[in-house]
Amino acid sequence: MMRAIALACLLAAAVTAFAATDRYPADFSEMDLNNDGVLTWDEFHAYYPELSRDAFDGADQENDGRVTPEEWQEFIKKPR
Ligand SMILES: [Ca+2]
Ligand SMILES: [Ca+2]
Repeated sequence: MMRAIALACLLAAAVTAFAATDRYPADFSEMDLNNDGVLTWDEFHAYYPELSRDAFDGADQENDGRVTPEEWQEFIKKPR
């Protein structure tokens, strides 16, 4: 019984570790290079050169080419 509980805890920790927050650890203000309060593709790409435009578009919910802090928070909260 104790073993099952320990396993459940381990599993919960593993799931948390895979949350998008860990994939995108940067603070919004850190990525917002020109400090205008929104994130452009250039800024996103400069910070995460390995990520595709699709990732940026996924965060930009209304597709205006800019990611607001609110959009970013929603994006990193989503489990991937
Ligand atoms: Ca900016
Ligand atoms: Ca947007």
